[in-house]
Amino acid sequence: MERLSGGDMLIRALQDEGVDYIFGYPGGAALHIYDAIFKQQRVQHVLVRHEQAATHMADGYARATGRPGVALVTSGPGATNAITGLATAFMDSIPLIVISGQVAHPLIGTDAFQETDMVGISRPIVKHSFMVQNAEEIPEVVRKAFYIATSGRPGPVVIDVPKDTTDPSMLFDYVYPESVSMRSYNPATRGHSGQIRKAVDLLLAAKRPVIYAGGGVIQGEASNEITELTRLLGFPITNTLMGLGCYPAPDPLFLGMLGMHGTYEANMAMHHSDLILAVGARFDDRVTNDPEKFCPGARIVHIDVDPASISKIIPADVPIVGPAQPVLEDMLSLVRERLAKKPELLDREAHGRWLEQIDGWRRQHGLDHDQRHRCEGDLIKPQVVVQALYKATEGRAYVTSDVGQHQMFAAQYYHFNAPRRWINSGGLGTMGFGLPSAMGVKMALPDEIVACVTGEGSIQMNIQELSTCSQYGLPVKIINLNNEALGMVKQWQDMQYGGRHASSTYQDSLPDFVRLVESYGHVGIRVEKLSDLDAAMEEVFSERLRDRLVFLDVVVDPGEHVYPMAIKGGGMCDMFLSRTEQT
Ligand SMILES: Cc1ncc(C[n+]2csc(CCOP(=O)(O)OP(=O)(O)O)c2C)c(N)n1
Ligand SMILES: [Mg+2]
Repeated sequence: MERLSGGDMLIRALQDEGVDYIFGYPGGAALHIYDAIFKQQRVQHVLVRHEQAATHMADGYARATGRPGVALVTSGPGATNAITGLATAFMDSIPLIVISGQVAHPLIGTDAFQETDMVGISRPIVKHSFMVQNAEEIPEVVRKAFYIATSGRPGPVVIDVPKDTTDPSMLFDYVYPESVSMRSYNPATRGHSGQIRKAVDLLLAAKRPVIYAGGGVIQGEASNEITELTRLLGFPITNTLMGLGCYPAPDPLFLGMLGMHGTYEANMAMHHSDLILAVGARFDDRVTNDPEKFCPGARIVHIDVDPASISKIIPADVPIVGPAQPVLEDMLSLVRERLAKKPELLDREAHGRWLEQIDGWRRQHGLDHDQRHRCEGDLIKPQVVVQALYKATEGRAYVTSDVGQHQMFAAQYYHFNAPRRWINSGGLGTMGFGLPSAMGVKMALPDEIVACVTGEGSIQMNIQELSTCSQYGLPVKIINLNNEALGMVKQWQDMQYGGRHASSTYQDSLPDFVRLVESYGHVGIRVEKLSDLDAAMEEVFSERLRDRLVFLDVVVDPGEHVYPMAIKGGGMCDMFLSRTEQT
């Protein structure tokens, strides 16, 4: 039996969980743990410049790989700096482990130096939290934390580690538990077969069906199953902001994103449907608009691993609690079986008319895929930048984003055709997420192209991480849609506050981004004219700059708005389509 200190056991347990990277920042209460990291090679520590960035890096790592990300912070301000990252992961159901140092047990509750109640502060934004009581329980706590973070509906877990439990002079027997059992936590592993049968009956009887698939399909590794089911039934499918990539975007059955900035055809199809199959999606207010006016003629089948998400906003006719992948698999075999016996069960004629109607909507007001012609003179429309990015990367990049207009343009115009490629903070809407999450993706997948679509507002919320990129040689590509404003805020002010731009502009005080990134040792390129855009974009992704971080600062039309946009208080069919048109 090996004898290890609490600090060594913590790191050994991470090794036993297969962890390769910890993203973190040291401080007094975490120093025994840092010493344990120093003494081994298997787990590599990545030193960030701000703890918030450590949590987003770990989060980006998790979103790209499906494996839990791990962050390590010290007590007090280290722990509080991790809060935004925890909330971001919580809202999007991302498996994340945050290990926080804590003052030693005898000091807890005394307002000791750098003491903060991490378990208390983080309680509403974690799936679970542990405070380590004694060193012996560390292996079991780690095992449970990873199990909770990754099973059922995934989410963040905090392990708060008082300094005395990691004391290097106290040794204990180390055994990593092979299994965990928690009496009060038993997430569903399959859907109820009776409910699945009822759902299939509704699917086969539908005349105007829509599949509405969200982030749960991606987190639940069910993209293949949803694609197969969609094609087998020939139903149209729309994705939430979090679900983009779970169904290949270039496919004709794909309607694009739905919701507040969703496509006209996706929102109209939802509103006029007679059956919605919702999978791993939670009827967020950014999707439904007014729940009272939501899809009046639709019956709803709702698959979700989290029973609390079902009928929370919109009542489901057929609720199915279970992970998306096995539930869809069961549905697929049942549909195949029923159709093999009786192919005429599906009303192909009605579906043909339905798809035609949707095509009509698409032709009428679908996203204009030739945004270049909207540019006046040499002024660049932001959508064109995303289209140029799509072209230069041949649609193969991992794209992270921040929050604002640029995020919506990326979601609308980069056509994701595989899961885990689109990485953004959907639920919390965290500005400052883009760069660090891109770094986490690049760390996990060094051979992939990783691009961060950001705005000059958001990038400044974690711009210090350009230094971390130098230290670890992380050649992410940053595409800054520079409209010299908090564009999304300004758009709302244009539309709802008579154009009064209260604290949403700052053009005279912006940094020279090219010189700023150069001072960190990176490459900066600025583009102001449409005629220079394509060459610059090619340059960013050129072989010559393959191993360099490149920051492309693109000056875009500051007056551009994101459309469509839901009309507040309406149904899904109520949208502004441009500055002058609405449905
Ligand atoms: C941390 C944080 N603070 C405030 C907001 C509110 N907010 C949403 S979008 C936005 C503007 C973002 O500006 P920028 O990054 O330049 O993007 P743009 O909309 O101009 O493309 C703001 C302030 C937020 N989402 N996150
Ligand atoms: Mg901006």
